[in-house]
Amino acid sequence: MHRRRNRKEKERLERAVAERSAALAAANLELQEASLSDPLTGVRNRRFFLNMIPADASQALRVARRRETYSHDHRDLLFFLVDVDYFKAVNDEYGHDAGDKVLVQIAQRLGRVVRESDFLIRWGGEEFLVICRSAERTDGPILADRILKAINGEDFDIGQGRCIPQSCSVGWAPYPWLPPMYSDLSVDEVLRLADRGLYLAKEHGRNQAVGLMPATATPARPGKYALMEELFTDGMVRELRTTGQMIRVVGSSA
Ligand code: GH3
Ligand code: MG
Ligand code: MG
Repeated sequence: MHRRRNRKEKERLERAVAERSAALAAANLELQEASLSDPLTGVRNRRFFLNMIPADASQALRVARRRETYSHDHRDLLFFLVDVDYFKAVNDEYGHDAGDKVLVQIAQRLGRVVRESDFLIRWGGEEFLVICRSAERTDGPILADRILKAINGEDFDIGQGRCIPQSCSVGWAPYPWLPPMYSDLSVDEVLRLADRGLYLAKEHGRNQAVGLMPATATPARPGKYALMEELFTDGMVRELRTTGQMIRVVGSSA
């Protein structure tokens, strides 16, 4: 009789401990999720990017090392930097809360553009980074176009029955940028290229995308490119502009 009671008590305790452990594991997971997400929009943050990018980049490089030139095997990473146009004016005219509402909706719309396996990161205040994984670089302009349309295709609800139009500009670049035998361009350098593309998109009038791609896949220069500046000096950069419906190749840019 005594022994049975002891056994029951032991089982009860074990159950309680198991439940506590599961609750703790769930809480830990939630905490970890929160530390990798942006509180306003719920999308991933920079910390998430820093955690995941080394593995993804080396995987993309490993695949690229097996080929001398590009093949259409959908194994590139495509980085799209998305910056809201004239966003300061939204805050100034309608208030910070309205601005926040626009940012949340932008994140939702970008979330619908990307695939489940892609990453959407709030990169800074009103800037997002979309990483298309296992992608094909020649799809860059189409994907950029989808991003532009997702933002400018429909007005944003800023509350109290008010809706406003909003556009964004996009700069993008693929990784690896050149076949690895010609380049040591890091993810950081490719992000600098995407950022330069974004700058050019703003300069060309906003509400458009600029992708920076290699002018040739087999450069004549001996040695490896490591810095964005070397690419521009050698005329290695080709600008791909996407403006709504149109895709135009503009040639080499400085
Ligand atoms: P541009 O077309 O050149 O990008 O113009 P812009 O006005 O978007 O650029 P700027 O960098 O001058 O302004 C960005 C603004 O974004 C300023 C800042 O107050 C606002 N912002 C950044 N983070 C947040 C946020 O979390 N909420 C709100 N409401 N505004 C934010
Ligand atoms: Mg900005
Ligand atoms: Mg902006």
